[in-house]
Amino acid sequence: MKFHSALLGIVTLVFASFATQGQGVSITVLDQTNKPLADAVIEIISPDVKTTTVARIAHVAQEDLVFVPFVTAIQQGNLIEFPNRDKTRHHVYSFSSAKTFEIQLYSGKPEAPVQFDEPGIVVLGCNIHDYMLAYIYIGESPLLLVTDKEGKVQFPEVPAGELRLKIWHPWQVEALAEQVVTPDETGHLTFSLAIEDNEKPSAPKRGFGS
Ligand SMILES: [Cu+2]
Repeated sequence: MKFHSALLGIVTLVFASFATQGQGVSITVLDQTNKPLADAVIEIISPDVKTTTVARIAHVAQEDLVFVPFVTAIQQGNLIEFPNRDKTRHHVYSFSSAKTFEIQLYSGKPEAPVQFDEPGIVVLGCNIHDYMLAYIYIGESPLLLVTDKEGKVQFPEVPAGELRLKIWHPWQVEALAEQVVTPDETGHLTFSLAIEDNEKPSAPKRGFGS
């Protein structure tokens, strides 16, 4: 009997912590024609969310003469490594005010990752291959995800109640105001974002830049 009551105590504690921390939420982003929108950043802003103190390292690679992934979202203070997985050398740079840097012509793994301290948008380019393009969204919150091909993200746990959201896409027609929403019991939300008609950069097929 003693064992059972102890077990019940543990179960109650687990439920209590879920109730205060909130549950998961899944979000779908659609464009103006109701097609799923990939590469949209969702940031959930909340004073309840503790910021991480240990810096994390994300990766933006160069593969088959393009940046992979096209859009990356990180919390300010974190780092990004830029591994070159091509045989040719790349020269990665940004002129963006959120972070200006360059990694001069290199192969393989650069000496050190780059730290991003200021929130904002960083546009990446390559000095050798003009068509190469990628974006880094530097957010204030650790609750940051980028939509997949189905236009979806899944946050395993968000603060309970009202949520403050930012949504951003590199081709958005205009910046969306911060959204304040309350998920229903199903924990699902859908947003629409108008984007310009554009295609992701891809490497020219032959005889260029290799
Ligand atoms: Cu390049």
